[in-house]
Amino acid sequence: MSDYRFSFGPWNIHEGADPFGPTVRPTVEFAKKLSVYKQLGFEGVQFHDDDAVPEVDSKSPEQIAKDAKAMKKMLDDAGLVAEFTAPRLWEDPRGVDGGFTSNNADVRKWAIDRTKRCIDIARMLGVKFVVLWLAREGTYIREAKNAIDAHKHLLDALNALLAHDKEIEIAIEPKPNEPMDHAYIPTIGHALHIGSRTTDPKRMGGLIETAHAILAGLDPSDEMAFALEAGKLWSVHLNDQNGLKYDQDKSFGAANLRMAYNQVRVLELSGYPKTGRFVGLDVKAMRTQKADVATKHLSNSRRIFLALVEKVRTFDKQIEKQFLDARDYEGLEMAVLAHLMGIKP
Ligand code: XUL
Ligand code: MN
Repeated sequence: MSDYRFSFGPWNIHEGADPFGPTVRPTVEFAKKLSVYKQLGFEGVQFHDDDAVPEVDSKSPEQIAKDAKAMKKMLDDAGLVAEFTAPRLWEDPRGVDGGFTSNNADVRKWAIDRTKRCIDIARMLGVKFVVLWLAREGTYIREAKNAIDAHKHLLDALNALLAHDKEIEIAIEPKPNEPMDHAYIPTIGHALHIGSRTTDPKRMGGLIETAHAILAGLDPSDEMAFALEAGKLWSVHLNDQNGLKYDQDKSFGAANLRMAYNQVRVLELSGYPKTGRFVGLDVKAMRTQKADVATKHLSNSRRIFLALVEKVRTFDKQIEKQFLDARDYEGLEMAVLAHLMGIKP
């Protein structure tokens, strides 16, 4: 039994479409996805608003409440809990230029209203936590928006959401690009700063995804440490990324095991399990993976995470101290690599 709690989103069991080709696996219906969580060792479900309540935009408040209640029952029956909900603004035609930072005031209002519904759904699923991945809140060309105004609009939106529900906590998931050329909140520093400028900074935090930090040219474990020091790492999306490419969402540790070790190390150093917060795995199966084995990316990622927890916990603290005191970082590095590889230092 691990002291970590694991989660993923239903989008992590997927059909394998990419920008240059169609789907390669059949759609797995939602109830079927829920049934594999426990088998794979996961207890938390990360929801987009419309994963929980399909076609949320066209439904009355009564219908939304009815659907959310039914979803809560499905979770209870499966012995699962919701971790958070996240508004999926980026797939609606209105959000083509972003929602909160659109130049169009009607679109900005729609984005805020829809996110209020997303908050309501979170509460009905029994959580006080939403995540904003600010997908299209940026530009393809800098001249398309006044970026100063865009940040003001974003701040206004956050304040409106905090006012809508006095208990909700909001974590921003930064990402520097994709689908935009540049996004406005590229790093955890940006996310936490804008949170600190809201009317209730203590209800603003962050979710850090490995691949997003790498795409920003940063070390994910240092991004995590920055948030952890401030008590603001409220979830993670662990995965892996082979350098500066498209957003790959590879299995955790699959591209850079040492970097994965250091993410686990920083979580361990902070006592993350004691917070009760989840370790989310935002991983995608390879496009070529056959349907009947297209959940291995999830179980493998969890297994690698747990193996790395063991590696962190069993690294010889005396040896670490000796090398640090001697300022012998070559020695320390070899000790770490030997430990990871299971060879003599
Ligand atoms: C996008 C991303 C999303 C969010 C969920 O890159 O990571 O999966 O995490 O909205
Ligand atoms: Mn993510």
